[in-house]
Amino acid sequence: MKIFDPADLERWGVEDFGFTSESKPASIDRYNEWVASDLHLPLTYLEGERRLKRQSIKAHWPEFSSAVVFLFSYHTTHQELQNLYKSHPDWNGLKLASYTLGFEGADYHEVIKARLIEIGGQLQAKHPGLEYKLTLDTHPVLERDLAMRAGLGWFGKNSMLINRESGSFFIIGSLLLNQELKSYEKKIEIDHCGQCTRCIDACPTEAIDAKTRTIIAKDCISTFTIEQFKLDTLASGKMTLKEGTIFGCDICQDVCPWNKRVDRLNPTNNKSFVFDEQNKIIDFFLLKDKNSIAQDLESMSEGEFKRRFGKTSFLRSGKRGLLKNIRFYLKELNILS
Ligand code: B12
Ligand code: SF4
Ligand code: SF4
Repeated sequence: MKIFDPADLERWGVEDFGFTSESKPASIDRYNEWVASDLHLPLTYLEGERRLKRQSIKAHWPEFSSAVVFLFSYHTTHQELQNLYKSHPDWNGLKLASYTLGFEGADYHEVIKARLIEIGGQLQAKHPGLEYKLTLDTHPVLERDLAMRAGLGWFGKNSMLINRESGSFFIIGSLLLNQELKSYEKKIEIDHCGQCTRCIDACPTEAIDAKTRTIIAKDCISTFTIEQFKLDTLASGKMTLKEGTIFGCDICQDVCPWNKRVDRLNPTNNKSFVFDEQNKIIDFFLLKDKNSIAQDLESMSEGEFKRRFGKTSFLRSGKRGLLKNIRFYLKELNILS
């Protein structure tokens, strides 16, 4: 008997899934060294108590017995966004991390959480006594390593978890279970990066530490544009948003041959988005005059910002974080002094 109905997997947007009963991350020493070398700064939530919980899933949840790990792809949205950049006559040159438009333009944390709860419910109906905890981004679990242990991919030099069939444009979400639940085990994937260094060469801020294959967090555009919003923090000397990356960054994935392979195998010419949240984001950030974006954000009340973008990933950085990013970009282009 199949553990999940293929129609459900399709409805949930699950590209692949796998099981592991290994509680300890295989790459835990690398993580500890990364933090000890301060390469994680300014992401202090990766140190202290939460670093200790990441040492083993049992430290986070003692009842842990196994995990089922899912890859929720947004590759098609990524392709559609690339098509918009290439051929929309009104595109203003700004770029957004493509996950912000995936999941119908809604915050993936909410969308995937609901899917994981539904999956958990299905499993509980079949397995009496089963308890689960979901883990999705913010929980103290090394998720790429968990997916690697479940046989779902390898760590690219850009530090992304890459799957042979799906590339790397997916979100990892998992259910930690108090029972050993295995339908079949996938083999651990080997490294398929070979001699390639495209991601390292393409990163505009030299944020990939080639020696350790980890990210120098303070230099990563993603950190600066998504995570540093609470304080008006000083940008690292290498920071640049000249490529238009005002929220997140996909550059080290765009150039990866494993993502280009997925593009080749599943081409799409579509550049239109059909969901309301997607169109609100695109109209405001990608098709409007750049200066007017800053002005409109400045004059927008917090209530209005929430009304417009409250369901999207932009709520996280808020109006203040977005304004900080756009001003930084406009200053670099000498549009704003
Ligand atoms: C902190 C964090 C960030 C930070 C730091 C990035 C980083 N590389 O760690 C910042 C803000 C920069 C960031 C950016 C992004 N993030 Co982020 N982030 C996280 C978070 C919360 C923790 C990651 C972590 O623990 N890092 C610690 C470092 C040391 O781990 P690591 O870089 O993964 O390196 C490990 C492996 O690469 C391994 N390793 C490296 N080389 C080798 C070689 C061998 C032989 C072995 C065995 C192991 C090994 O060892 C390391 C330790 O585990 C996770 C969610 C989670 N709870 O896990 C999401 C997560 C990693 N992020 C994700 C995403 C989507 C992104 C962005 C693409 C968003 C965007 N478009 O802007 C970018 C990508 C930037 C990049 N190239 O990594 C996804 C990744 C999905 C995937 N396919 O891998 C995750 C898993 C969230 C999710 N639930 O899907 N992120
Ligand atoms: S996400 Fe962008 S800034 Fe960060 S490592 Fe990749 S290319 Fe560099
Ligand atoms: S661009 Fe090349 S080196 Fe970087 S992750 Fe992809 S295959 Fe590996």
